[in-house]
Parts: sequence; C-alpha cells; structure tokens
Amino acid sequence: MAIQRALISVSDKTGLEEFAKGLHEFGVELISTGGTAAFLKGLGLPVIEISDYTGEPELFEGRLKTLHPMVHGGLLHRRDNEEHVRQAKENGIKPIDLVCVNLYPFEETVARPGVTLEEAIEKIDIGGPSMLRSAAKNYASVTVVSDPADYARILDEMQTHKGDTTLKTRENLAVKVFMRTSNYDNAITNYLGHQSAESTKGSFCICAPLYQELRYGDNPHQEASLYGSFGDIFHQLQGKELSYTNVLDIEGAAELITQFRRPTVGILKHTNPCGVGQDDEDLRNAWQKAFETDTQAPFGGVIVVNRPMTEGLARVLSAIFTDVIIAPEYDAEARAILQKKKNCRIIRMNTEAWMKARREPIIRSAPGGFMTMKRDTDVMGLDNLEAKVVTKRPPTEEELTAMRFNWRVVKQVHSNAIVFGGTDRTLGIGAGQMSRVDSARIAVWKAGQAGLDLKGSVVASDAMFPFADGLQVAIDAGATACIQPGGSIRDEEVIAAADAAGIAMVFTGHRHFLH
Ligand code: 93A
Repeated sequence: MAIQRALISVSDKTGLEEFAKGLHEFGVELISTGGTAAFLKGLGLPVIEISDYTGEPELFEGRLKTLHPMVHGGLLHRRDNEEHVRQAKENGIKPIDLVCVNLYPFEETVARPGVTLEEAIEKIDIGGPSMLRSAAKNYASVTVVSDPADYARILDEMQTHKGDTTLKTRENLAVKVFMRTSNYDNAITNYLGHQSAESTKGSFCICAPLYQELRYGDNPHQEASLYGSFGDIFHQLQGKELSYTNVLDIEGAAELITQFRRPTVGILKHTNPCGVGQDDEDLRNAWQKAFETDTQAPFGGVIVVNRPMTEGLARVLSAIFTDVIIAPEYDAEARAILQKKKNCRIIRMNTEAWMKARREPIIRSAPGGFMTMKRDTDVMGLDNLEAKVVTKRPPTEEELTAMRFNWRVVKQVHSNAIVFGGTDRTLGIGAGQMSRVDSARIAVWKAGQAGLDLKGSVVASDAMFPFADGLQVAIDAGATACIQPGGSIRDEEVIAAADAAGIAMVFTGHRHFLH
C-alpha cells in the first residue's frame, strides 16, 4: 500500500528539503517535531506539529516529544493482524508508514574539546532511537529512514512502486537502523563509562557491519571475515579475493609507507619490510634500491608506493610475482599493464582516510575479551638527534640522514628488529628473532646474500642492545653509526664497544617494539 503518513524528526537537515517535498508530492501527510516542523513550514510544506498530533505538549525542554502511544502504536501495530488493527482504531491510533529520524549528534558533541558532562547528557537521544527501533521492528509495513544518503533511492522506489517501497528495501533499512542505534549506544557507553570509571577507562564497545568474507584466514581451513569501513580506505581494483593475511599486510604496508614524505617504494612480506628505497626522480630507482635489499623474499609479497604508480614501475613489477600492489593512484598506462596480472590484488589507497583511521586504537582478541592499544603512529625520538650522541665521535650529516631513514624503517619491522641502510635505502633487515644478536646476524647474512656491502652503513635497532654483542656484529660488518633507544643497564659496555670501533651512536630515548 502506498505510504500515506510520515513522521519526520531530524537533527541533521541535510537533503531534507528535497525529501520532504518529494513525499509531499506523493500526497504523504507529514508530522514533525518542533525544530523540524519549523524547517518544513519554512519551505511552505503543510506539516502537523507532533503536539497537535498526540494532543500532548512537548515536555521537559523536548526530552518528551514523541514517546507517545499515538506514535509508537502507529509504528508498531501489525497491519495484517485484525486484532492489532481493531485495537489501533479503538484507541484512535492511525498507522504511520514512514519514519525519518536522525539522532542528536552525541558522537560529534563528545568529540568536541572541553565538552561538559551535562552538555553530553543532553545530547543523548531517547525518542529518536525509540522511533527508529519501533519502525525497524515493524519493517514488514514501515519504511524507516535513518540516513540522508537513502532519501533519493526511497523517492525513486516510490516512483516505480506506486508510492510504496519494497519489502527488501525496508528490511535493508531496518538492519541499518539496528546498526546505527547499536553504534549510538556504544558511543554513549564508551563516553559515560570513561567518565564514571575509577580507572582511566570504562567499557569499550564495538559494532561494525560486515565488509566482506575473506578468502581465508592464516590457512585455508580457517574462516575469516572483515568488518567496518575498510573499503573507504583501500579500494581493490582487481585480483583475487583478499585473505586475512593480505589485510594484515596491507595495514603494515600503509603504516610503513606513510612514514615517508619523499617518493618511496616498500616491499613487505608477512607484514615485515624486506626492502625500502627512495628516489626523487624515478620510482623505478626507488624500487631498485628496495628490491636489491632482498631479491628472494618479495616473491608473493606486497609492494607499496606513496606516489601514483607510473607506467615505468608497472612494467618492472609486471615481471615479478606479487600478491598485492598498493598505490594512492594508478596512471592509466600503469593500470593497463597491471591488468594483465589477473590474480594480483591491485589496491588504491586513500591516504587521507588511512591517516584518519590510524588514529583509532588497535583492537586484538584476548582470552575472554579483547585488548586495545594506541597505534604506534608517531616516530619517536628523532628530534634534535645531534644532542643525543653518546659516543666520542658525533655522526656526520650523512649518517644523521641515514639514521632518520632507517629508524623509520625499523619501527615497522617486527621485534627484535635490526635494519642496516644508507640515506635512502635499506641494505639488510633482520626481523622477529627471539634475541637481538640473532636479528643482527640475520641482517648481515641477508646483506651478504644480496651482494651488498655494509661498510659505512648505519644500523638501527628498534629497542636497546642489552649487551654489546649485537652492536659488535654490526661493527664487524662495517657499520659506522648506530641509532637505538639506549636504556640498558649495560649501556656503558655498549658505548665502550662503539667508541673502541670509532663509530657514532645516538640514543633516541624511545623504543619502537612491534609485536
Ligand atoms: O529528547 S528526546 O530523546 N525525546 C523525544 O521524545 C524525541 N523525539 C525525537 N529527542 C527526541 N527526538 C529527536 O529530536 C530526534 O531524534 C531528532 O534528532 C530531534 C529533532 O528535534 P527537532 O525536530 O525539535 O529539531
């Protein structure tokens, strides 16, 4: 049956003019709460004020406007149930076929610096979610609109369906409502929990829509799914379905590449960088530097760049077996070349959206619950490096530049992490070992395998050297400078080993563990 009566109550008036006029043109009767009614009257539309409709005044500064049987009865009663219809008639309750509500802006309010508890509480919407939920429960008959982005498609559907919407659409809109009210409640829980808890944090709730089923988890026998707004940040242009490990790799790649401002290419495998290179002239040179670090590990790995993918680099990459390629944009020629790599997942990264998303905490399952952690977004300890020299010999300008570069790389290597490199490239990477000295040995061995000379290189360590042995491995391999946090009880021994070899060392005072 065509929609005959609609209740509109919105805080955000975006798109409302066209929507309300559209409903009016279909002959729909409009009922509205105070502010919304004033807005609609201003547009010259006939509107029934909610207080006239219910026969009760809006009370308590608007805290009580729509919580009334005329409203909830009109939304909830089943149209296909004779007894419901009879009771509705007997009590003077008319059916309401469409509800358009968006809520008091609670999330935006509590995000404002300096907001008071009282201000926040006034923005807890009670009547709005109640109407949304009543309407969503009765989606068999009621169209519930909680997002201005849906206005146009509803009017379109009414056009093609004699002033009504389809059951499928109503169901879809109802699911959207429960997601919205759930997230709204989560925001309130998180805010109030934080306010009232003795400790610094209260409860933490999350609720996210399924984005997509993943190809599989770590292994093909493990199911995996992805939730939330991943698709707003990373858009897959082609290739096989993403797996759980692809998503982890993409995250690691995004975190790595956004550490650098100069044109940079990173190659990763199992979330660890296996090479990073920079070049201001041509991305192919940056690639070459990254690839030379380790020509074996990139097989089936991830390649990430922080500039639009060029035709030249795409040609080079087309010869390499790669699981995922990530770039902020792809030149048309580059796209055409990469299109031939049918299985390779080509991802366009929205850097701005990523920079926003990475401000959210990391969430990880824990026995019986989950843990949250602030992401390690800021590169720590690189300011005023000259003042942090602990050795007799200070680093040269070139060594300082190389320290800054390799410190950014080592931050993204799983602990224990050791990175050898120059000013714009890595030379050897040791990742994820249980002892730091082993990571150093592996980095040296890998550089040797790649035919690279570590003489004059800089070594970066993600955490302190607990003994001199790890540093000694680097010295013996030819490193002339070292950047590390310091803070070991044996720092004196480590500094003595550095001085004995005449190398320069700085202590950043901050570590970058990555587990
Ligand atoms: O304070 S409320 O929780 N009490 C209510 O009964 C109620 N009914 C609708 N807030 C209520 N609303 C909300 O008012 C809606 O969700 C909407 O966000 C807002 C629209 O108010 P107005 O039309 O007066 O601007």
